[in-house]
Amino acid sequence: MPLLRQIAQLGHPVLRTEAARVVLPASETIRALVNDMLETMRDANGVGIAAPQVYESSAIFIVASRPNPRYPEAPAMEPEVVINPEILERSEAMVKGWEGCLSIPGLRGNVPRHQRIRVRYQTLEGDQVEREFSDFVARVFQHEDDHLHGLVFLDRLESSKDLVCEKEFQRQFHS
Ligand code: K3U
Ligand code: ZN
Repeated sequence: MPLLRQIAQLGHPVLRTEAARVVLPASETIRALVNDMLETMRDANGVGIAAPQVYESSAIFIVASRPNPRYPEAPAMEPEVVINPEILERSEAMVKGWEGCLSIPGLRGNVPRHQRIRVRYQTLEGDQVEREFSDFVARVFQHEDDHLHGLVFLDRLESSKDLVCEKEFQRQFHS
């Protein structure tokens, strides 16, 4: 049975630590951790989650895009489990877009990200795959990949003026 995990909050050192490479992606231990991450992400209404956010410093995250008020064009996808990711290519084009983080509740940032990325990672079956992602999915991928390197979206802001409180964000953008 999957467990709902606690989500690490900004200030906890696990969020500032480089995550360790996963040696056995297809193991039962990793499958159990991923099931806990899926349960925790769904409960928190997130579109992604990284293992360090549930206090596990391992190179695993989930991307689970769906259309939402800020990104109505975002694709609905089955949660993609990403293990030992590498970003192989990044577009020169950068786009700014609004992000939240389950580890930083109450704040939203307008964050510049590469519009398109080419990536390599392992799946839960242990297969290595290469994929290209763009727009919202690329944004979530880069946000989650940052968690594996001890970075949060605040570190990517161009200006502190691009940071707003959740309440103001809702008032300005969803009225
Ligand atoms: O901002 C959030 C959101 C939820 C649904 C649709 C659109 C946005 C919730 S925070 C979120 O889902 C993070 C998850 C985190 F923190 F665990 F990584 C992922 C994320 C949201 C928006 C842009 C980039 C990444
Ligand atoms: Zn986050």
